[in-house]
Amino acid sequence: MIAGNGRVMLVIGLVVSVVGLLVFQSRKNAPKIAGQVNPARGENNVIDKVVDSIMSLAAPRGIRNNNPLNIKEPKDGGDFWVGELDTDPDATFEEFISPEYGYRAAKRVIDSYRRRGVKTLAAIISTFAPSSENLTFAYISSVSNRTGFAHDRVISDSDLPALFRAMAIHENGVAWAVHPSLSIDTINKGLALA
Ligand SMILES: [Ca+2]
Repeated sequence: MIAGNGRVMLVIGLVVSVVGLLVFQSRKNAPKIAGQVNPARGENNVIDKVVDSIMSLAAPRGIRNNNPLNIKEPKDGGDFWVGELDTDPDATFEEFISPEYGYRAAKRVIDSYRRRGVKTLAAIISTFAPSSENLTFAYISSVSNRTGFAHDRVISDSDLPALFRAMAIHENGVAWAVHPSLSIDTINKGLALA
């Protein structure tokens, strides 16, 4: 589920401006070594920490929760996922210690669908994002367009990286497609944990 695009773009615009200014200040004040045009960011730089905080505050909930596909909490509380955070700051969605564990859990969810015959792209998205809570058809179309997979394609394990990246972009917004949490590398590391 994603917020209105206008509001998202406004927030992103503001964040990019503030971050740009802070990074500029940070670079300007960093000690310069002869011949070094672009000094590396220092690990203990206060401005860097502020930048990181602003970035994480502005990120959509799927990225903040390390749950890029927005897996919901089970209604009965359920069991703990491997890699689930000890605390529960989001009452609706799961939180993980890293995005890899979010993808690991998603692989487990999709595997459970496939064991009960939910195997096509359309069937998997319809089960994962039911129309009672989502614009399911738009979700299926978005993922189909991005992956090139037909709606009736039976999803194989080798389809999962592309499927999860397309789902994560739909869940978090295309403006966040370049975020490391949504990278194929992160997704593959998560799948390897499942
Ligand atoms: Ca939660």
